[in-house]
This record gives sequence, structure tokens and C-alpha cells, in this order.
Amino acid sequence: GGFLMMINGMLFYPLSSALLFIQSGALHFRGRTVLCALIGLLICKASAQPTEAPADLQAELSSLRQTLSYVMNRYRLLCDHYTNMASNCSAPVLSCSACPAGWLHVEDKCFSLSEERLDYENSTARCKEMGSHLAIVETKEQHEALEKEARKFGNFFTYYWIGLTDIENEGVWKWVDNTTLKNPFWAEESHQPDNFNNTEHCVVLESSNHKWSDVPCNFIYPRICEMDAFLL
Ligand SMILES: [Ca+2]
Repeated sequence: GGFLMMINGMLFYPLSSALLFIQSGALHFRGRTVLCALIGLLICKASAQPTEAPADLQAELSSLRQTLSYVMNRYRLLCDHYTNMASNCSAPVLSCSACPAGWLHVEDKCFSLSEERLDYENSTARCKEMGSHLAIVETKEQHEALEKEARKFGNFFTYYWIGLTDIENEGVWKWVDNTTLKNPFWAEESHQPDNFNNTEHCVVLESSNHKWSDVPCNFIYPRICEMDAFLL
């Protein structure tokens, strides 16, 4: 219904802009980022399985899956087109990849560590603006890859926001997608999370001890954003 039309409207405009970017040979990276973000969004929408959805929702889901399939094929075609065009280019070119340029690819996710420093709320908003969300660190492999990147990128002693908070209910840690924390990497040797002074409701990944701590949400830190990888 209206939602689908909105998705269609959102989708085809960026698709044609992306094509224009690629055809003009200028800033092709930007068009690709928009595409990756949109495809990530659609994958989220289409893979959310309602348990007992009414018929009209099932129809909308099926239609969204078709649209997703169309967009993925279209993206592959654009990548082929771009790769062929790039082969005639004397300047260095980017290739189509699972993550936008500069993002770290770990398992089926893409992560980006910022230099900019903001509080938790504004960091959340900044990730959203990029078609992503604050990092949801679900596996040991993701955690270790991010720790390594944090030390390399942020040096020895840097805290990075991840998308975990107990602001709604003290001691109940939830990710930005509202799922409950299952696999924590707290800095237990320094008794984290300790809710020091009853003011610490947001979580950082620390590059120094390779663990997580709770800190006040209004502190100013760089962040880690995440989006789904687009597996070509
Ligand atoms: Ca703490």
C-alpha cells in the first residue's frame, strides 16, 4: 500500500541518481554508498519474519522481497557496468564491494570507526544519517576485529560508543535494535558495568583493555557505526 509506494519512491530516485553519478564518472563512491545503505534497509525490512502476520502484511512482505530481488539484480548490473567502464579509466578506481569504501568488513556486517567525537545520543543520530546504526557487537569475531581496529585507528587509549544502553531499565542492557544483550564482553577485572555514581547508562568499547565499560551517556567519544554487508 502506501508504505510500498514510499519505498518505491525512496528507492528509484537514489537508484537513478547513483546511475547518474556513475555515468558522469564523478563521485561514484557516493552513489554506491547510498545504494548500499538502501539495500541494507530493504534487507532488514524483507528479512523480518512476522510470526502470524495478516494476509495484507504477507502480501506486502512478498512484494518487498520482489523489490529487493530486483534492486539486488540492478545493483549487480550497475557493478558490472561500472567495472567495465573503470577498465578504460587511467585514474585509480574503486571496485564494488560488500561494504562502502573505508568500512571494515567482518562476517556479514560493515563497521566504521569515526574520528568525530559526540555524546551517545548525537552519535546515534550520526550513524542513522549514514544509513547505519551504532554497532551491535554479537560475536567474538566482530568484537576482536573492532578492538584491533580501535587500537590501530584510535591508538592505545580511546573509547568508542557502541549501541548498547540500560537507560530505560537499570541493569537491563539493550542494543539499539531493542534486542537484549546475550554475549557480553565487559571489563570484569575492573568490575564493569558498575553504574558508577548511578550515572552510567551507555557503553564504550575500550582500545586499551579490549573490553566494554558503562559510562555517562553525555560524555564525548568517537563511535562505531554498523550496517549489513551486501554480499555480491
Ligand atoms: Ca563504569
